Amino acid sequence: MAKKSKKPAKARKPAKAGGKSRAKPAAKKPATKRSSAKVVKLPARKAAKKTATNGKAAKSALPAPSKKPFGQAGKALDGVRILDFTHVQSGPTCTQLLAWFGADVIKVERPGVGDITRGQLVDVKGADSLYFTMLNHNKRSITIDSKHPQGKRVLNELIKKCDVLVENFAPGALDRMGLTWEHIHKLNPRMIVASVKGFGPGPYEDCKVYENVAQCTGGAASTTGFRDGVPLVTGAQIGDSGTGLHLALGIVTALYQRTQTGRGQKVLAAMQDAVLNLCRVKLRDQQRLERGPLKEYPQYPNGAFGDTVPRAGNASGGGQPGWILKCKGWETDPNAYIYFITQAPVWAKICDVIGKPEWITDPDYATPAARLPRLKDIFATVEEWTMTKTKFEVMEILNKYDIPCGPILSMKELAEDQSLRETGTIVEVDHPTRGKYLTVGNPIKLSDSPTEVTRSPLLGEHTDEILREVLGFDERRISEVRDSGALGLVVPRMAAE
Ligand code: CAO
Repeated sequence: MAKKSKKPAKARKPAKAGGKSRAKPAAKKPATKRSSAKVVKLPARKAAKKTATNGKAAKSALPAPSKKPFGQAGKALDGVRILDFTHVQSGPTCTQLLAWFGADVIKVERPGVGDITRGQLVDVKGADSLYFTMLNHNKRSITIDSKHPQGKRVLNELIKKCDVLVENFAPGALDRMGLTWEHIHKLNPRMIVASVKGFGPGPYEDCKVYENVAQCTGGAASTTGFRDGVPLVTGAQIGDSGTGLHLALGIVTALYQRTQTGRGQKVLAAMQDAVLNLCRVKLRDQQRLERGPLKEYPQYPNGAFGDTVPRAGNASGGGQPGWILKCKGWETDPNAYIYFITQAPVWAKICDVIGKPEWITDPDYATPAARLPRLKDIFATVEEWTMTKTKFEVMEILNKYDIPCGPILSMKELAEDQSLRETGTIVEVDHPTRGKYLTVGNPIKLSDSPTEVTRSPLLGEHTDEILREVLGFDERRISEVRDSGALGLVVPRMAAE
């Protein structure tokens, strides 16, 4: 584990980061290629023979396979150490994922204040907010004033010991701390420096950006909502968490490339780019629009199309027309609805289920093309049927016939869903100052690297531990740094558990 390993990122040693097992074969590859062009296939054959003769694994660059059952041999990112300068949501989402995959994430926070979300939307007086706790699991926290001369020295030492620096400060803030790419790269040429920014290079590159700004500038808001209504933002945090996910992929990709190049690189995920990537199908529709009306949109056939992709209400984004339909109880329950898709291969079954068998052969309904101008009426007819049943009854009936559909689930229903608890997608976590709370666990399941969700750190909880274990400071040195004020005021620390 990274926590125990003293030298995770020593220059030239093949990446602990990429994982020992991956670093070596990757480094071998070019050599094999080169040699096969000339002569040397012999050593490989020899090794194979030895294996066969001795019945033992030949000594090779590959590590022996683990004898432990899946998931007990360590985590995917064991040995990777992250210097985490992230705050609010986008960056913390990224580093939380990396922590769940086994990276040692050291969150650097401003003394006395910490990540601003610790104190935002507070629901339990004196405890870190759910906003903070739900985005910072499995991390360690160190408080350092990055503008204090001693603080800068400590950060320089940490840079030498870490594999990745992740930040989502406003543009220029990291440079103003003196942590320029050149400075970092000189201290640790293997370090990957990963950033979230609102925009990529261009006219808006210096702007500060929050979630909904990204949804608006990335194309989501202009395409969300009803045709005559205002643009809408979505509940899914595609600007923040969506960009954090993109950044995490960039980081592991850079770690993999480092196993071959031996050097770090800069990784940038701009929120506008990430949202636009998630709105890819809308750019598809923009180009289709130039060739005629978008026939699966509710504007067709009677509404007018302009020169830009309109808001499509609840129409399905793909070639499978869908809509949200009322179910039993809709008059009082705001979520008594189901998403219903008229998938072409099951059209006959749909007709049977809703009591319209004549539509199976009626030329006005029999083909997807014939149905497109009649979707509004078709969904109205289906709704007459769905309104006679609860959303779960509709789901049960339609699933028997492989008709794609999905009930509109409230957050309450999701929080209480047993199957999500069993898969670790909804997790209950205990916290020393707030008690038990629910969180969303790791949505990405790796069979060899299961996730255990542990609580978020208290502000500065691991400051001494990190100085001691990661930097090798003795008590005298720790006191010196502390007395300098670089770690903030000495406050009585809370018990960890
Ligand atoms: N010690 C000393 N100073 C510290 C510090 C530490 N440990 N950690 C942070 N600071 C300082 C920074 O150096 C910066 O100071 P300067 O402006 O003097 O250089 C200051 O704290 C604040 O940083 P900021 O400008 O990033 O913070 P903000 O609250 O004003 O802006 C945000 C927040 C999110 C709008 C901005 O960081 C941003 O645009 N980030 C990039 C896009 C992004 O990630 N947005 C998603 C946020 S989640 O919705």
